[in-house]
Amino acid sequence: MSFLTDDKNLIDSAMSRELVSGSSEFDKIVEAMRYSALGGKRLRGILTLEFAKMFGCDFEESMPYAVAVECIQAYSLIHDDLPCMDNDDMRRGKPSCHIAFGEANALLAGDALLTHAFSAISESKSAEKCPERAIKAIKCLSGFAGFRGMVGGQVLDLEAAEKEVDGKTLGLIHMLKTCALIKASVLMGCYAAGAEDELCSLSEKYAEAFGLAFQIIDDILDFDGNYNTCELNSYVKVHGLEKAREDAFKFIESAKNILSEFSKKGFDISNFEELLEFLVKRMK
Ligand code: GRG
Repeated sequence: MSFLTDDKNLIDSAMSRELVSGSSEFDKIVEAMRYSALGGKRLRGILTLEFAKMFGCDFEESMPYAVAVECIQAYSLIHDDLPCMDNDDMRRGKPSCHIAFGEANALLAGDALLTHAFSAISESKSAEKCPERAIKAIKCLSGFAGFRGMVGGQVLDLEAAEKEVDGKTLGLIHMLKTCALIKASVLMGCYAAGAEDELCSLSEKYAEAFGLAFQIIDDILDFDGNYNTCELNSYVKVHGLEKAREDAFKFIESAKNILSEFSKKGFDISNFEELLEFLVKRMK
């Protein structure tokens, strides 16, 4: 079995242990949180665990950071699906949270997952053992997920859905909406392990290339062959399918080059190579 499945299963179990009501008054909101948060590919959480592992930190220590990232991911998807945003009825192969639990409960489930991300870190044994690392991680996650990161990107993305956008604007949107949380995921792994600054900045560069490739591939997968009905803020609409594929490979190549830097320093990069292969295979 691939490490991807192993890591995903471990994250799923940790999320399931984390998201419990503890008292019957809270059963309803926790049901909605679990409904949306227990699923997905867990790519961000996997990045956190694997970067932490590469720099010498075991999964027990890094798991709260992976859980936090996945709570933010789940919240962002719930809110993104709401009628006031993308108005999507389906998510992760089932009715989206507001369809299953109503709009108000979905909004609150998203809020609760957002705030719980920071509890998961601050209440962890890792934070008790090494508070400086936890504070660094909280600063990183709140920054990248907030108005100068993912939320800011979502605002620009909503604007871009209404009008034609140029390549530069779309690049910025992807950097914020998608790459910001992926950068946070990677850096949280680095911070969980107490990695030195030079390794953190190299890791951040990897996250950027990975995130850009990931988003372009996502836009390619969403494209149904018709440019007229394609969303205005899609990479395929702005650049065309051929260039989209070319650029996806270009960013995969940059990510590989960064991995070889880690390899030269003696780190085991095999899982990260497999992760990039996973992205490429999704595109085929
Ligand atoms: C609503 C604050 C707020 C932010 C929303 C994440 C996001 C920003 C919007 C979701 C829509 C979207 C297509 C975003 C681009 C990033 C992306 C492809 C997210 C989906 O990630 P996957 O495929 O999802 O990793 P799973 O379900 O596997 O976790």
